[in-house]
Amino acid sequence: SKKRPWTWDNYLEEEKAIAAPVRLFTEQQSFPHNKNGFKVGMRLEGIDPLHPSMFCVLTVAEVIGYRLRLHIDGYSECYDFWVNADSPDIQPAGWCEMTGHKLHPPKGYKEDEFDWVKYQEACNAQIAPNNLFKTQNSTVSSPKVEVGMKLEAVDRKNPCLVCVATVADIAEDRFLVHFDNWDDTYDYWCDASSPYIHPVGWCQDHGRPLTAPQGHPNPEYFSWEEYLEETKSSAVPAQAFSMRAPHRFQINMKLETVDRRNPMLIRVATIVDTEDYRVKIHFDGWHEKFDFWVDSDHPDLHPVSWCARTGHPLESPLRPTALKSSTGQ
Ligand code: MLY
Repeated sequence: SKKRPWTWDNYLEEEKAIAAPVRLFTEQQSFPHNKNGFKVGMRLEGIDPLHPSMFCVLTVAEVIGYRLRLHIDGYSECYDFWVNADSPDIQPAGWCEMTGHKLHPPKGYKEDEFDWVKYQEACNAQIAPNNLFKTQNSTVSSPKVEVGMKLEAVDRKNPCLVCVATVADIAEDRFLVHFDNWDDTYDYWCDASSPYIHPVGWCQDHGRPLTAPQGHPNPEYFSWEEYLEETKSSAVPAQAFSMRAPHRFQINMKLETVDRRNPMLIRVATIVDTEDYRVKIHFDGWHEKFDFWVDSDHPDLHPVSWCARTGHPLESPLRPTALKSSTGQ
């Protein structure tokens, strides 16, 4: 007998499983309302994922469905990365200049030497048109947040640490969290609803240790009052924080998820554990050693049939054994 092609409908029925309801996903994870208009070769500006404080000159290297592989101009392909077409991390050429951000030029160019018009001519490159970019809802982050203000923030790479941090940059409704006296590899962009950021004094109020800036002379006796005075800075006002509600994903719900080890692929996945703001993802048919925790609002999580709707291939589950199909059932 012929093997039935893999479909979500058949699979959910066989597995007696349910698809994670679309309403549990954020707008960025859910079905897009527009087509991906980016084309290979188009140039743009965007955040370097390994150095979130840097905006770089990028080229669209590959387009699949609603996703893009981006190349950082002048650098090795090993730094290429994938984003959704509506990613807030990408901007049109000229955005940095317009918004007062430093643009990191392609390798080989000096900072002040780079000019989009000349570059475009020199490379015979096409600039990605403005209308391809998602215009962020003008729900601008509360005007209370300013660059240089201090806060307490979770180090996402060492999540048990809550540390002294600074708002290092602001773009649209997000700000860049930087850890005082550390390099920018720990930085991350978030908005006021992030569960990972807190006002000055939060650790003390919650009986939790606060990690002082690197090299602080007396880390055990860190005092915000002294530190704000020393650094002539102020705290992000407490009213600027508006922590979002926990997600409502549940164990056993199915979804589609980008494979971290090969981010060109999207696989059939199951939520196998939950915390307030994170879910643990299992790739169906794969060893549990590949399971991982991820923020519930991560843009690499999508509802069932996102791939079909956006024109992206979906990797169906690995079949545990050939036994079932060989018995003809
Ligand atoms: N074990 C790590 C910890 C670094 C923590 C940095 N945070 C606070 C930004 C190290 O010493 O490299």
